[in-house]
Amino acid sequence: MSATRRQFLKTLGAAAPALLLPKTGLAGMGGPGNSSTISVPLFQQPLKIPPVLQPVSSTAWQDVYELTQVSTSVEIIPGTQTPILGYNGMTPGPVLRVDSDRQTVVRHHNNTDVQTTTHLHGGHMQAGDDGHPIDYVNPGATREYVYSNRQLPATLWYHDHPMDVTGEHVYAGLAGFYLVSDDYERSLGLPAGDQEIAIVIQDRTFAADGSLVYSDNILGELGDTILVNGTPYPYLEVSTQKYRLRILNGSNARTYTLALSNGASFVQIGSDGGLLPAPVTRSTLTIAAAERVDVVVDFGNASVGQQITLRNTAGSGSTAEIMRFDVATVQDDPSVVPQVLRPIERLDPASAVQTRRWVFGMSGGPMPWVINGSPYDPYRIDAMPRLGTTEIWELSNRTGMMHPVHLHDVMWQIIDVNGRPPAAYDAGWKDTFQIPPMATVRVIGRFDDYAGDPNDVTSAYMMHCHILEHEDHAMMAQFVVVA
Ligand SMILES: [Cu+2]
Repeated sequence: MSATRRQFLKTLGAAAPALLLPKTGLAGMGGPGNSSTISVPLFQQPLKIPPVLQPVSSTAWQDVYELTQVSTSVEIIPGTQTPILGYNGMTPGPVLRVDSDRQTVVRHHNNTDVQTTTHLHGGHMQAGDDGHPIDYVNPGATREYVYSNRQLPATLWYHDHPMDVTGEHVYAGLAGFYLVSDDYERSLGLPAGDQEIAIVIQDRTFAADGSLVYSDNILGELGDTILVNGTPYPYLEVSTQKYRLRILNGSNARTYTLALSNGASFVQIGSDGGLLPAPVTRSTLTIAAAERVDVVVDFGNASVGQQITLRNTAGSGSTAEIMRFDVATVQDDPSVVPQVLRPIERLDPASAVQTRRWVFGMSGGPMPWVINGSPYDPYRIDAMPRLGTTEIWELSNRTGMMHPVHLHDVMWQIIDVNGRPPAAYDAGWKDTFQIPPMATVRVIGRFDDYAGDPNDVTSAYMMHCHILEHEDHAMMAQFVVVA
């Protein structure tokens, strides 16, 4: 353990009581998931649509937003109050809707009692604005993050990313959507307005008083109550139209397999990094922590009064249900799903200047999850790819559980999984990859636009497992793009 990490843990120990998250059981011993001591009825509360944040100022090329990170309480389980950490006091936080190539400045005020650092997941931004785990915003401080949005439209999300406690802070509520669009995407005629809904699925465990139970389970924190946009098992009244659902798995660890109770299919139009070249019809969607699937669900053949549930076939009991769609009105549907969405430039493996191998494994030490045999060290640079070059990264899992591996900075394409090309729905731009047990996934990416300084670790980009307790227990590495 480095001196820095010890110092950090000491600092955290002083600040931790402010979080109001009870620790239960033997922290980190990886037993079965916690059990809520409060039961939550299904489909009793409407789905909340988080508000769209308005800029505090704008110019011809830039919008400035402000968010305040606060410690507060909200009603999640009816009749109880849940202490949370929330952007503007809510979880999920407000939605930022931005356009490609138009700069965003997000001014974060940290009004909590803990150090934070905000990462825009899927964002391609200058080195130094990526929310490095020790580039802290201290309690009471303000920090501006600048995002060029020099990237394709996609469903991104912002969340807290501090050293060792990302899992606890995201669990406590620090996450929100950041949706990038452009005129081309808007011209496609996809479902829009009230028919375009971003939903984040998260699992949580609640104590009898409504407070969150978090145990920092090193195998990955699993809750037994499913929240969608911060509400347990909500319902949404829909009309007989197509709906575009931008689905984010914002859970700390849980993987879901989504299916509709009426047997209808999803038409997947996008993945982490934006639109696929063409729609792909799927009966189920397996989505790991931090992945996004952009799908269209057609209620056009449903009848008023019909109730269709979104289920998790990978779950059981209280984790098998997610939300319900109640068909309430008949409406004409002007939307379409074009057979050509957005052509994708295929990166050519022959253009790669380097192949790097990253092995995700376990060690016997206090930080059990490692990459290439080493726990994360914020002062060690693990790779220095050159600006403007293309590389192949081999992501190899040498453990018995799947790791969803997230690469910061740029979007990637999967070359193959154990030597086999990806399915069509996984062949678009991606930033988070399911690496099955003992498998190797090869991905290819190009380090465009932004270089950092190898002598300044806060200009490094992260790569890590997005099971947040694996990340916090050191399954993370970092790279600086060098000019
Ligand atoms: Cu992992």
